[in-house]
Amino acid sequence: MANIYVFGHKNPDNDSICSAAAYTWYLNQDTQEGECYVSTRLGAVPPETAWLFEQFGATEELPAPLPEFGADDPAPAVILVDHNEYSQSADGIEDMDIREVVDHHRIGGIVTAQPISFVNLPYGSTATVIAEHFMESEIPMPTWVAGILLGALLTDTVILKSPTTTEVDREICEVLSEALELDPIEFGMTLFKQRSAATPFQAAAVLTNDLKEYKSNGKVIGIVQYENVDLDDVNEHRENIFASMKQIATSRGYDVFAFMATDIMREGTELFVVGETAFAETAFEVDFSTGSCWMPGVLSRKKQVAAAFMGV
Ligand SMILES: [Mn+2]
Repeated sequence: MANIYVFGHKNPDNDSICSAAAYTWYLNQDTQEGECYVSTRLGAVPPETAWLFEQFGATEELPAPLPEFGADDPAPAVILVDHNEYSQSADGIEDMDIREVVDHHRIGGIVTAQPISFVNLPYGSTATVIAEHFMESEIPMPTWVAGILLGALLTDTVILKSPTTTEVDREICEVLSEALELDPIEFGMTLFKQRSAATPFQAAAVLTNDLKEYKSNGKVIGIVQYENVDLDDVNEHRENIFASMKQIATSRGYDVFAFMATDIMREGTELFVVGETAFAETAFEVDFSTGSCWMPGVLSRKKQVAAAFMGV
């Protein structure tokens, strides 16, 4: 029996794994003689994904790592979901037999020998594209498939808050959550919390990951952003955060160091500032005497925080 391997991108996120599993199940409902679709992955299972499959009693459906193929093996047949670029795909993808693509990203230049089905739609998640496949077909969706598709839609669209969210994502979200009798917002937040539960909050790591430097009016300003669905872990580690911020500001020579703790659900940012707080007070016209200030509606580092500093 010939295997056709279905997988998402390297360093898979929740959408990549869930889309591979759900689409594999769909394809196996109507296979050609002698074909078997196998869901696989190109990296570790994220904690929220493991939780999601367990939640719907589908742990056995979790994709397995893509097998290694020897140089003498025939080129494996593959289906790409949630990506369509060589650089994000399996090692040796250039020599594999790509049969199909289901995605929601920019087109990134793959080449095939034969015509293939290539479905790429500008939706918020690949899960949305796959849910639409089901709805257009006569194939009923098992509960676990509905569960993982809803989960993937919610993580990829950051609970429908991401600017990539479309009307179709909202409709599919409604249909799936009604079928599952779940509140999508509550379910999405529980899902996001699995991620933070599995990785303990480490101030030094959070404060240096994706830290950017700006210059304004002779001052060097460091700005770092951390996004979550609630700020419990930030509030718990306040003391630690200030101590780490002071250390980082000194070692990197920042006049001002700003830490944006962004709450996606409340749509705002707790802005922490160390160094020349007077400079930040001029920039934002708020009081930083406690070290931080809640700024409703502030979500963008570049457009809102860096821009305000540049305006001083
Ligand atoms: Mn995706």
